[in-house]
Formats: sequence, C-alpha cells, structure tokens
Amino acid sequence: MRKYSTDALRDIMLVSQSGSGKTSLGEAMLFNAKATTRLGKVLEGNSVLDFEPEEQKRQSSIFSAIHNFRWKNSEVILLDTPGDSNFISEVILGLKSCENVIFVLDAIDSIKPHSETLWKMVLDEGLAKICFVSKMDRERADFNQVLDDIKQIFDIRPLPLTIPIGKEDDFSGVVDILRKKALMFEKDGSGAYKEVSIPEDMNDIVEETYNEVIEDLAEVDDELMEKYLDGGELSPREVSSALSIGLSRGDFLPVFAGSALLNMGVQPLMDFVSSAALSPIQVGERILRDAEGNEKPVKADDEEMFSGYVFKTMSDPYTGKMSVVRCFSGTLNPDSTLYNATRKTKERIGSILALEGKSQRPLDQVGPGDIFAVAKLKETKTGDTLLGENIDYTFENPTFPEAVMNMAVKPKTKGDEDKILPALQRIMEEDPVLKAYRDEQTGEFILSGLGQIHIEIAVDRLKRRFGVEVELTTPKVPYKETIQGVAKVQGKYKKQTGGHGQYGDVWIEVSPLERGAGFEFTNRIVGGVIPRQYIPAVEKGILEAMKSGILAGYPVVDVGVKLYDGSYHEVDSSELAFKIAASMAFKKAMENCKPVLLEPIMDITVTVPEDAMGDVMGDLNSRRAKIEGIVSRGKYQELKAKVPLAEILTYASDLTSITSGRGVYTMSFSHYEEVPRNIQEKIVKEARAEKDAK
Ligand SMILES: Nc1nc2c(ncn2[C@@H]2O[C@H](COP(=O)(O)OP(=O)(O)OP(=O)(O)O)[C@@H](O)[C@H]2O)c(=O)[nH]1
Ligand SMILES: [Mg+2]
Repeated sequence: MRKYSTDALRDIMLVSQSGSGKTSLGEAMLFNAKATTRLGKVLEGNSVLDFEPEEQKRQSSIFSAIHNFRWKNSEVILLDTPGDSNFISEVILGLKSCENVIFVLDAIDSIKPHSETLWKMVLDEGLAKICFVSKMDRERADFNQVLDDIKQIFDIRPLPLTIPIGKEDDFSGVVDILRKKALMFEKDGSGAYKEVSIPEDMNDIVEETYNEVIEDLAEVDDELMEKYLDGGELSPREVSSALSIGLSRGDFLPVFAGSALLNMGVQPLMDFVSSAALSPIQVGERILRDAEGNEKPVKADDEEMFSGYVFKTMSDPYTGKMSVVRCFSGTLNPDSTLYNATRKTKERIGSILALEGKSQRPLDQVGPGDIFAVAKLKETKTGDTLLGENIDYTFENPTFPEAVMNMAVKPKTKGDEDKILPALQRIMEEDPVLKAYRDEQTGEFILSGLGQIHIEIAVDRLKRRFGVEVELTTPKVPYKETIQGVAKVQGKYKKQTGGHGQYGDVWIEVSPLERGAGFEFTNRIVGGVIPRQYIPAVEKGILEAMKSGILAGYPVVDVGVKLYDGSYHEVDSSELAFKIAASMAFKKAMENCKPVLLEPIMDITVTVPEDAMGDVMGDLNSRRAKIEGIVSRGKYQELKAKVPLAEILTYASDLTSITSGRGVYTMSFSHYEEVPRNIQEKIVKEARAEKDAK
C-alpha cells in the first residue's frame, strides 16, 4: 500500500533560465522537509540534485533530477531541471510528467530570454504556475522589477503572497501578505524563523499589497467580487478556494520572495505547494491513442488500468539502466509485468524505486501521480508508454528541437574507432535530441546536438563512462565536383612488351547534366569495335575515376558519358585494360571540360523576436544567404533562406550570441550549387595542400 493518497500528491517541477537558483531552492525545500540532513550547495558540489560529475564540474544542472519529500499533509515529488537551452529536452519531457511548475526568477537577472521560451512552453501544456523570486540577499536585488517584468514579459498578473523585508545584506525575512505577519529568518541556512508583527515602515506597502491581492482573488468569481465590492471581507475558506481556482486557471501568478542559498522565505512557498498546488486528480483525463487515432482516456484513479510514461532514462553505475516513469492511472507492485505499447513487447518489472537524487529507495506500490524508477527494462526507451494490459495505445510524445550543431568526432587513440558508435548509442538513449552518424563521403563520425555545450557534455560522458577519448573538430563540407563543358577524348592503355600484354582503347564524349542528375552512361559502340563483354568494364572505370575529381579530389557528379568508339586486341585486351583506359579518358576529359566545385546548400528557417531580425538578416547576408521571405508569428518572426553549409557550420553558437539566446533554427539539405570562383580557388588550394601534406 502507498503511504499517501493520490490527492495528497504534488508533482512539481522547477524551471527557468540557468543560474537563477532552481537547484538551490530544491535543496532548501529538501532540507526543510528533513529529506536531507544538510543544506546541499551547488558551489560546494554537494547538492543531491546536481549529482552527476559533469554537473558538479560546471556547477550547473544538465539532467533533470527527482526527489520526494513530505510537507504538511502532502507528498511532494520535486523535479529539478536544467536552465541551459542546450538541455531543453529534459524540460520538455518533464512537462509531460508534472501538474505544477515553480518558475525560479532571481531578483537580479529577472526574466532572461530562455525563461520567456520556457514560459511559453509551460503555457502550452496548461500547467499550474507558481513563482519564487530568489537571491533577495544579493547585491542589486530588485523584487519590484521582477514583478514588473512578470506583467510585461509573461503577460500575467503577479500575486505577491510574500514580499521581502529589506534586501541585499539587510534582507532579513518576508511578510506573509494574507496573514499580515512578518517571518524573520536566521541567515545560517537553518531555515529557522520567528513570526513577529510587521515592521512599522512596511505597514503601508503591506496594506496596499494586501488589498491588491484580495482584489485579484475576488475576481476569480462573480459572487466573491460582489462581496468584495460591498466591502465584505473574504473568509479564509474563500481565499483558499480562490487561490486554487485562480492557480489552476492561470488567472494570476502567485509569487514568493526569498533566498534559496540562505534558506530564507522557502517555507511559505512549501506551504502553498501543499495547500494549493494541483494534485494529479485535479488535472482530469490523459489521453491514450492507438494507431488509428482512437482515444482511450485514463484518469488518476487507483482502480483503472496502470498507465505510465517513460520520461527519462538514466544509467546508474551499480543498477545499470534505469527507466523513470510517471504513472497516470492504476497501481503497480514490484515483481510484475507491464506491456510496452510503443515497442509492443512485455517487460518484467523487478523492484520499484523512489528516486532521491542519485540514490533510490524501494517502494511497495506506486499509483497515479507517482514518479518512480525501474531497472533493466530490456527494450524500453525514453518516450515509451507502459500499460497494465496488452493494448496498443500510447501517450503522445512531445516534439524536440532539431539537432542543428554538427561536430566531427575522432578518437584520440587509434583503434578506438569501433568503440565510439556503441558508446554514443548508449548516451543517445538518455538524450532524445543527440544524433550520431557516419558521413559517407567524408568518412567522419558526426555528432549533432543543439549547441556546442550539448556536444561537449556528451563527449565528457563518453570519456567518463566508456573510457573513449575523442577530439572535436568542425566537420568537413562534403563538396562535389562537376563539369561545365563538352569534350571528346581518347583513353588508351597499352602495355605490349613481351608475353601477355594489356590493351584497351576507348573514345568517350563527356557532357554536363542538370543538377542532381548524378551519372548517365550510354553505349554507342557499333560493329563490335569494342567487344560487348568489355563495355561494363568501361563504365566501371569511369565510375572509379569519378570518385575523386581532378580539382580537389571530391566526388564528381552530374555528368553524362557516351562511349562511341575504340579498338581492341584479340589477345591482350582484358576487362582491366578497358577499365584503366576508361578511367584515363575520363580524367583527361575533365581537364578539358571546365571543372567546377559544387557545395551543399541548406534550407534554413530562423525564428527570432522581431527586434533581433535586423541583426539576424545582416549576419545571414554576410554568409552568402539568399533570403526567401519573412512571416510574423506573434512577437516572433520566421525567416526562410537558402545558405551554403560551409557558412553555417557554427551557426548554433553564432545565433545564440546574435540574439542572446532568443533565436532558434532548423535546417535541412536543399541541393548542390556551384561555389563562387574566388571561394573555389581557396578551397582547391587548401585541399591540394592537405593532400600534399599526406
Ligand atoms: N546569494 C545567493 N546566491 C544564490 C541563491 N540561489 C542560488 N544562488 C547561487 O546562484 C548560483 C546558481 O544557482 P543554482 O541553484 O545552481 O541555479 P540553477 O537555476 O539550478 O541553475 P541551472 O542548473 O544552471 O539551471 C549558485 O552559485 C548558487 O550558489 C540565492 O538565493 N542567493
Ligand atoms: Mg540547477
């Protein structure tokens, strides 16, 4: 049996830009709830939520981390997420698994562009939103600025339920607005506080804020509004019900002030989570769908079929692979079987574990709203649906941003080539955005992510977990070569010095084909001047020669070759001789056909806020882009263009700096196009120098 009922559960996720204090706030909550015995600190590397070595090294979260705690009458499941945009997939998956979010905004940086992006994502999911304004103890802390920004940027009414007493070094506590009490905190991180009357100089501001808050609460419903306008006080019960309703509808954003690092002002937020945040029951049905789109709603009820969504896969040095599941309906006991409806296969469930940062605690049973881990599922991956019955219904998967940043990876130690791909595959199981493949033309291993940091972290993990050390370089551009003129040439291969000789002789006409046509071979030999059995060898010889063009050694494309004459020798002719002759002919023809270099052109769609569009366009113009059009999407604009791949190899980080992280883009291959003369000369020179160096 579970120790709590579903309506006592609060699944809550911490979100916002990097560095605002999410992990620190999580640590303070865990410590106050006695789920930990000391206040974990990100800077000291002892946070239970930032437990991965890569997180400790960077002093910033990379993965979502989960920890339960009990507070008042609630069981809270806390999900801390990374605020760096490189790791946004952790947030996207987390949003599918929680009913509530706490936006942690710090009183210095307030709302940065990435928080704006996250806010939009949270709005789309329709989750309940609460805000904690942290770092009130820091220099230049400005609580009111954050409230203004919430109005302006998030476009929602902030409802300050606590306000700070003093700031910077003088920050000493918070006023609970609804109770009109001052909570004066110790600054030693203990979270201890004394409840006293409001400092006199704050009476006016408290009164003013109180009236605004009550008015906002009264607006939740007409009856309350009437009572309020008639001068009546709202009862505690009415206040509490208005808070819940307004929170679930998003009428306002309840705001709390404090310092996560000093553990000040955190308990009022925890009380609110316990009393007003949504339980899984309040959210209503979740929809399962089959391949035909038939729907099967499930609700947070113990009696229903078990349904769960795997939103995270982690690997533990002792337990191995662990799948982290959010249960939406039904219950599950250890040592049972579930059906993975995504992979259409059964999975054995052994122990069921509650997560406490990196440690785990076995559970007897889980039910709706629980987030738990199961070890060693054979086929299950992130995004899969697990059910209690064998039916092919799944939860919808979110869409992830496309990996647009490509880097070439090369092992530092020779012989490690074979280890790279399997190791990368393991890492990719934990990250749905990361992609790895081998580029056929350049032969390079390509690792694609959202940005430089995303790829670098994957490389750090390769080293730590699999002992594979790699070097990262900008990937090579897969140029190609083609011709612009027509030529008729002879290729003759003759070796007739005693014994069995070699003899092959061909005349070919080489001409350009349209872009994308590839290669066309026509045989126009008549009268058996070249015997039929040697014709395929001629084509082979040409294809061989096309693998490496004469300009810079890139593959040759879009050429037509007509074989129209030649001669042979009864004894000395062979397939090999004709192959060599054809190859020689093709190389000669290329020299006479004005060879040119082709480069891949990409279709790119860049989405940025209106005010950044000028800079983005200017920058793209300097990258030889052909801009095709711009359309408005609310406050954002979407630009479509064609750009040479060579110009946007590092665009992910460039766009981030041009737009302060407010821009995103997608790209896909469009076609090959001639490289402009001046650039071509440079590439050819470099390629030849590289060849000479080898
Ligand atoms: N002075 C002060 N520092 C804080 C406070 N909260 C967090 N910090 C510091 O701010 C830095 C970032 O805090 P984190 O808790 O790691 O922030 P985060 O939001 O989890 O950041 P990401 O994991 O990168 O998204 C750390 O150095 C903390 O010590 C606070 O309330 N006051
Ligand atoms: Mg963090």
